[in-house]
Amino acid sequence: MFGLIGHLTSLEHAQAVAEDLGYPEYANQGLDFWCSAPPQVVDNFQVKSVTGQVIEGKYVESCFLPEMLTQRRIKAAIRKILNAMALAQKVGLDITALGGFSSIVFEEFNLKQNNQVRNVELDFQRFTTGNTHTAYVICRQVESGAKQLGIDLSQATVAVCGATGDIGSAVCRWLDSKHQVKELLLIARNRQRLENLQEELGRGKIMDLETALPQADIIVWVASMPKGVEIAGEMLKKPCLIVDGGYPKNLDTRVKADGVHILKGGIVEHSLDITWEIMKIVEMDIPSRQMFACFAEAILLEFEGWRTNFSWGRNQISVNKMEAIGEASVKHGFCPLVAL
Ligand code: NDP
Ligand code: OCD
Repeated sequence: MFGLIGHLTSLEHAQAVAEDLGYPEYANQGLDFWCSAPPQVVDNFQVKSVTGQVIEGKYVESCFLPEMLTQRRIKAAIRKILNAMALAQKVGLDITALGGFSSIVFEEFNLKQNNQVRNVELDFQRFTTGNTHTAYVICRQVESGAKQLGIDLSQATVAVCGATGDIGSAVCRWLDSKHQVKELLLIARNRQRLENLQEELGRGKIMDLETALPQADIIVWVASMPKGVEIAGEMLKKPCLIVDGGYPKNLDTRVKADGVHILKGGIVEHSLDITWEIMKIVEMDIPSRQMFACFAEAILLEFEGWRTNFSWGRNQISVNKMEAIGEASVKHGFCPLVAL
């Protein structure tokens, strides 16, 4: 059985969803309440592959909220993720994706040292960040979006915001080795990590956001931002392709300007319907078929019987592993969201 550990995008979102889903006791509560709320299994479902194979899964809501990081409720954030992992293990999930900030909190606060959660000894082999499939999907979206807009990748300047992250660095590796993109602009805050990435790639220009964005034909946003940012469409090149892979979305407001095209990054569509409720809550356009690529990674690992933490640690994602999970993705009927 596979699973996803997820969370909602803000306190406001959580309050609205709790009301709609029939958890009135959560609906009017502030951050303190969510800090002490236990994780819950809120959905059970079956997924069928185009090969005919059928598997069962569960969604575990961790009750983590991004405000726990912005308001320095770090102990609560850590508790949310560890408790959700213990619950996933207790209810028998063999492979579970750590969605959105779950894996970011796990890595940032080095939770591999905390493998004992009350009476549960966490078995990390049962968890995956889902980031290899997410990076693969984002790269395919870049390829497809560029083609639709007539942008030749070998002549393109690509800015990656969150370049030193797990997904961002994998995207850089793919775009460098498979397409030899003309320029890679590397954006993040920590200078040392940017220099390490530049050294690993043997290329890439380190830049701040304001300098990089006006030069870019393509912008990949994969920064771990608890809240989105606004950017002015006028300062961007036309055409410009933006693939926003963040959760919550990195771009707060749609950038409205002719010639600027935004793709919802890291989202896949399955070829068959799935009877679940959860994707309505995060406003997928086709909730019975569309989902986060990290979640799809857990599904693919279950279909393939790869019961291992396929994506783990930070900045270990190779192009070969992206190709392997990509093949499984196609085989079982998943397709990156590519319509502009
Ligand atoms: P990481 O923590 O590995 O990397 C985050 C990156 O963002 C780092 O390069 C970090 O560098 C950078 N960053 C953070 N804040 C800022 C900022 N204010 N300005 C510029 N750069 C910033 O995260 P992941 O790669 O695991 O995840 C990235 C995003 O993808 C997240 O939003 C996550 O929720 C989302 N995601 C989406 C999935 C999907 O299925 N669609 C699946 C998994 C994750 P520095 O700290 O030096 O600035
Ligand atoms: C990718 O990185 C994103 C993964 C996060 C997926 C989140 C999916 C959310 C699904 C809805 C959750 C319903 C929560 C109900 C909360 C009610 C109180 C217990």
